[in-house]
Amino acid sequence: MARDFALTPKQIQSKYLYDALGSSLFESICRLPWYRIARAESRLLTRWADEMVGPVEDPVTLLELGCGSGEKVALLAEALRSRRRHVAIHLIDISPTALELSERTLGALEHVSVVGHRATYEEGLRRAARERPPLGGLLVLFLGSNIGNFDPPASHEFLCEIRRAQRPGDALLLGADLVKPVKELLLAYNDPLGITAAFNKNLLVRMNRELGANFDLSSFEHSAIWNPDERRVEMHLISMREQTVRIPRADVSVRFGKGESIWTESSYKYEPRGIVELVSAAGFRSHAQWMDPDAGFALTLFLAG
Ligand code: AVJ
Repeated sequence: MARDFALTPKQIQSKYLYDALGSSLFESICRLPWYRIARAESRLLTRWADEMVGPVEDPVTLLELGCGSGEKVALLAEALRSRRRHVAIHLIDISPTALELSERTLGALEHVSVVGHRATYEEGLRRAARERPPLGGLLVLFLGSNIGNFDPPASHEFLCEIRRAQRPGDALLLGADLVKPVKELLLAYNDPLGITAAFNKNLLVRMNRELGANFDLSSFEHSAIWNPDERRVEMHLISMREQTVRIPRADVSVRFGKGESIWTESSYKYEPRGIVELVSAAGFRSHAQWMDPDAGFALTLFLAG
């Protein structure tokens, strides 16, 4: 967790945001009026679920990368019910809280079997590809604009990895947040209730607890900025004063200048056509795209070519 303090600028990888408290703060963010991604995506899934699962051959295996609460994969599993076939669901998340929540959500469905993998995306993909049945299609769900945390080279690499875990005829449903007016973007990442600030600062709480660090929470501030050249929202924690923090279990002391930032997350934003280009470059062909113009969000279905 403390490894990237050695980089310039100092960084913490965004995957560490999701301990138990971080995961529930994120669930709360998804209910904020200013963070519209989650609701826009659920509306699209509810409305178009039949079309989204349509091209995938029975018996279907669903695999969700970063399952959150499991409600979205449940919408697609619901749509498959009418096909009267069994649906296997693989959930991949590094957060045990997210896996438990999702297993509970999906437990209510009779025609599905659920396997949770507490693993990174890469490891989970490998496991699910190994365990899938020889017949039928695999639909990979990469939703919620989770792809936005990857920089362009990393997202290309990761999409190639998804493709390598698939066979021709398999599919990928990708949810991606679109470029929109800066004011709207910043409000989503700097909400007036301060939940996103708490979500960000929880990284320091976590380091204090898990690494025995002595971060003084009141001397760091949450900041969210739009980087127009890179087309991403960045979250930072800004040190309000000069200070040195001890992190015993990482065996380091870290010095912060006044105004120095720790970069904790990037959330890339996309153009609808850019999404198609990005994913096509990894060996997929686009099948359909659904958009929510109000929230500026797109779901795109790709087939493994
Ligand atoms: C879950 C990674 C898609 O980047 O929008 C929410 C996380 N960060 N508010 C995003 C997040 C700040 C979210 N993702």
